[in-house]
Amino acid sequence: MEQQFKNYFELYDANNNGHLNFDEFTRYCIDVNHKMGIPPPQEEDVKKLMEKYDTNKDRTISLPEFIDLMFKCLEITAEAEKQKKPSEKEKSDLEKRVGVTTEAKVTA
Ligand SMILES: [Ca+2]
Ligand SMILES: [Ca+2]
Repeated sequence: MEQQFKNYFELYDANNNGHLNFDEFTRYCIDVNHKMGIPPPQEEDVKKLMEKYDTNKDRTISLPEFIDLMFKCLEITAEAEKQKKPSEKEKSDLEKRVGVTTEAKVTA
């Protein structure tokens, strides 16, 4: 998994200096948004995201910071998936309950 992130990081580290500067990080954000089918991020959004994950405040995203960001992204995606499932389960539970009610009526 981390090797995969490293390859990803190197892909966006255009000048291969081991850090993503603002331009390189912007490219990454644009590509991610494009993949998820959402509009490209505003410069302001990229800035905020970069500030959040640039934990040592050197104004670049290093590999550990990037990995941290990737894991956070995965968590958010997993969380969104989890939120989807219960709603589907609730729906089937409701259908079951409706079924029970109908049966009860028929019996009575
Ligand atoms: Ca770079
Ligand atoms: Ca940093």
